[in-house]
Amino acid sequence: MLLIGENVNIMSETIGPALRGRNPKPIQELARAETEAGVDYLDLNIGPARKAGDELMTWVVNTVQEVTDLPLSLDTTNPAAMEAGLKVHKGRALINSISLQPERLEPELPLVKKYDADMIGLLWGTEGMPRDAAERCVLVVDLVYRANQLGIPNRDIWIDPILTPASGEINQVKACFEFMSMLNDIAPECKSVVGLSNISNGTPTHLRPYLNRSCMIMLMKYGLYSAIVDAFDSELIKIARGEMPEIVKLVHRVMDGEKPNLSSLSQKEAEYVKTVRVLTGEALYSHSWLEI
Ligand code: THG
Repeated sequence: MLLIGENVNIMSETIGPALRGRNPKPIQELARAETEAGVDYLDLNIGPARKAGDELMTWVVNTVQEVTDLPLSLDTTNPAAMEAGLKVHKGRALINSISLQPERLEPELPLVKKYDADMIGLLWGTEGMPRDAAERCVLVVDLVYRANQLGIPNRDIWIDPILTPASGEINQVKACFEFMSMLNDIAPECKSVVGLSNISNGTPTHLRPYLNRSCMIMLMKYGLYSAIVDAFDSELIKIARGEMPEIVKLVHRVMDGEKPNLSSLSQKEAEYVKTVRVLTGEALYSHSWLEI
């Protein structure tokens, strides 16, 4: 699986001020640390960047490229800023993300061809968030059709079904899994990507990795191609690199209906199984789900 480090992000308490103040040091330190942690791409999320967004994206892409050779995933809702970043990016960039809202789609889709980039197609339509797996299917067909018309092949499109928090509407999480199991039939050769940490938004910080790791393993069963992740979760990276096959097998058996006796498992195995039960909707989410 391909991993995209999420950490250079305008919402962060250290990176936000560094971006606004054009202070390279914290950003370069973080980009270097993410690279050393072993991710494949770095996501640079500068947010809406309404004021001088093009200058900011140019600056941050150049700043990060001084310390890493990893390809970058550029994330902003400002199309001018996106194009500015693509202009200075070395090699093949990933445009994160292009939704189906006409004001995003129309200016941004041509950039994929113009700059020979890959794109994340975010399944967010004119009516906002899709309500179930079927609505996600409708959106993906529409998005892929429009991209193909511009000469963008399926293999350059990474579909993002939009992962939502486990502490919220669990049916949305289930819809996301269900959609992932169908994606290959609907859009052959398209890749897939999720913002993995979304699943643990609203969860106490020390518990977030449990949800992130279990959710990733579940999505791996459906052939997840890539994920935007916390580069500093070393266990998550080990799992993605195939270094914890026993846990992966256990999670996949539970998804197939096996009900292991928790007392026969190690503490770590039991934690994974309890978390999977929350993510399938079998157990109700609460901040104390691991203690029950
Ligand atoms: N799909 C796509 N892009 C995305 C997302 C997605 N980009 C943004 C997001 N979702 C994925 N990236 C993050 C980045 C940070 C966090 C979560 C998701 C996060 N950060 C901590 C916090 O806010 O508490 C810590 C911030 C810090 O470093 O201080 O949770 O779904 N295509």
